[in-house]
Amino acid sequence: MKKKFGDRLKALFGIKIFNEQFFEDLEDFLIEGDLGAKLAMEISDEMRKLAKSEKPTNQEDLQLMVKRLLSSRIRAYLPELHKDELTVFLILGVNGVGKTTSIAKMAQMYKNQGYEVMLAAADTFRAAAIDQLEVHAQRLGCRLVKQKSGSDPGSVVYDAITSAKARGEHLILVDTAGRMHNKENLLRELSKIDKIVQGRGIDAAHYMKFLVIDSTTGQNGISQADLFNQAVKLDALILSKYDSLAKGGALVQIGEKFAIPIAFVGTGETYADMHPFDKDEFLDSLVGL
Ligand SMILES: Nc1nc2c(ncn2[C@@H]2O[C@H](COP(=O)(O)OP(=O)(O)O)[C@@H](O)[C@H]2O)c(=O)[nH]1
Ligand SMILES: [Mg+2]
Repeated sequence: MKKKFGDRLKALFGIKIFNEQFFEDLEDFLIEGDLGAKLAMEISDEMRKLAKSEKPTNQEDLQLMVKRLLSSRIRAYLPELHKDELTVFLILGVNGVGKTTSIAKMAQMYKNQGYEVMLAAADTFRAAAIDQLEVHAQRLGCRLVKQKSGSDPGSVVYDAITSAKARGEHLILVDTAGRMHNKENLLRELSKIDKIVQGRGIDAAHYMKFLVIDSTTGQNGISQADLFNQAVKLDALILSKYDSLAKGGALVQIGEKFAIPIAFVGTGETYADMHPFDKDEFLDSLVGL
């Protein structure tokens, strides 16, 4: 099995001869770790300077330096709910990244905090998607608003908001389609949903758009963020599947490139496997500390 990025970084830092080869290796390495060519070059350049000024003497010094450089490039974000007003979370992402699973986990998390949570089945493109959400709703004891498969996702969201307002519920988690006949259709549907939420009087402070990124997909995450950010202005990322051979580097790149903070991390398939993003812990594990 391929060794974890952090472990390999640590091994590289065992060399301790800060010649040109070292910094070139570091740059290659960061690219392999999904930080992208631009960021990898910036970090290795900054490391060159730091190595001169701070004179690191051991592996850990170097790891901490990389951590510091990455730290200024990503941000954690913890959404706040209110009991006196309805909040809507739109959950976006390509097929299979873990949207529906993340919704179920978030529902559980907020229910545990005493909020009334409702699920909205706006992935009407696949019948199975509605059924899957319904199974979660039943297990979690959450209300579900759905229509038949193939119906207008915007209409599902409209109904969901009307119904949640009438009942005084606190949070709607909206499941969305990750794929349609073509990209333009998908973008159009998503921006329609976006307009409906705003049109129903949900203001920016009570409306968040999350993109789910599968942490094993690496570079693809960048183009996904680009695509969805075009349709709706993304507020935060959810990193799924961080339990498997995760490649967290892409997340740093997305966070920096699009200035999107990270809200939650999914680490498994059970409802309890979701946590607010802990930047320190994430960076420690990324650089092998
Ligand atoms: N190991 C692991 N599997 C996950 C996680 N999140 C989702 N999955 C799995 O990924 C697959 C796709 O998830 P799903 O929520 O249906 O994706 P969607 O198409 O975006 O709604 C399912 O088999 C999930 O069990 C996670 O954090 N860890
Ligand atoms: Mg789904």
